[in-house]
Amino acid sequence: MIRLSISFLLIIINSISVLAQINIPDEVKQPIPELSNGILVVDDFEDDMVGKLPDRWYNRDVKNAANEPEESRYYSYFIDEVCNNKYLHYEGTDARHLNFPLKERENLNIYETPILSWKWRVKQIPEGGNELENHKNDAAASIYVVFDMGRVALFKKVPKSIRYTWSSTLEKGSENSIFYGNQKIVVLESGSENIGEHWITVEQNIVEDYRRLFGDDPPARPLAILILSDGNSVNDTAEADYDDIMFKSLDQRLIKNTKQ
Ligand SMILES: [Ca+2]
Ligand SMILES: [Ca+2]
Repeated sequence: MIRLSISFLLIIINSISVLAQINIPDEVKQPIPELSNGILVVDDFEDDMVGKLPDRWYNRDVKNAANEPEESRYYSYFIDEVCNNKYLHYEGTDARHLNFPLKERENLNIYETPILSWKWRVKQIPEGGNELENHKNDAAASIYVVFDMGRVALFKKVPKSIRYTWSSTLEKGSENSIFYGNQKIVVLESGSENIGEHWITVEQNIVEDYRRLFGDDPPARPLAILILSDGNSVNDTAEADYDDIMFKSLDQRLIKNTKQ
C-alpha cells in the first residue's frame, strides 16, 4: 500500500510539475474569452459537441487536447445538453483530470479577477472516498487551481495547488493539507446531502484562499485549472456535472453556494 501511495503521489506531482516546464501549444496562449462586463469565461461548454470531450481542455502534460483520438478513450467525461445548455458530464470511475492551461493567458490577473466561479451538481458520490488517504482518494467532483512551484520537497519541486472538492466523507468546510503542505484541500460539499438535479454555484476568492492556506501572496496568474472526478480507488461510480467556469472581479461576485 505504501508503494501504491507513493506512486499515486508522484503521478499527480509529475503531472502538475510538467505544467511549469514544457512548451505548450499556441492555442493555449490565447486570451481567456472576455465578456463586455470584464468577466473572463474559462468555459461554458456552449461551443462543444454533445457526446465529445470539450475542445479547449488538455491532457495532463498539455501535449494533446483531451478530445484527440489517442487521448479520448481514457476519459469518462463528455459534453451533455439539457434545455439548450451544454455542460461537462462525468460518469464512471476513471481517474483522469482535464487540464485548462492558464500560464500563457495574458489577460488573466487574479488580483483583478480573484473570484473563481463555477457551477456543479453531483448525482452520485463514490462511497467511502477520502481525499486524504491515497488508497481511497476519490471525489465526485473537484476543481484544482495550480500555481507555480512551492518549496522543494525531497528531491522535487512541488507546485502549490488548491483543490476545491465535493468530498464523499470529509467534513464540509474543512481545509486540509497534503503533498508536503503544497496541496490544500478545501471541502465545499460533502456526502449526499446536496446531490441531485439542482446546480450549485460556487464563488471562491482564490487570492484570499491562497493567502490563508499558504501564508503568502499568490502569483498573478496560476498555471492551470484542473477538473477531476473519479471513483477508481474505492471502485465506485461517480457522476457529476460542471459548467460556467469564470473569473470575476470582487464587484461581480453575486452569490455564494446558492442553489439555483
Ligand atoms: Ca453551459
Ligand atoms: Ca482515485
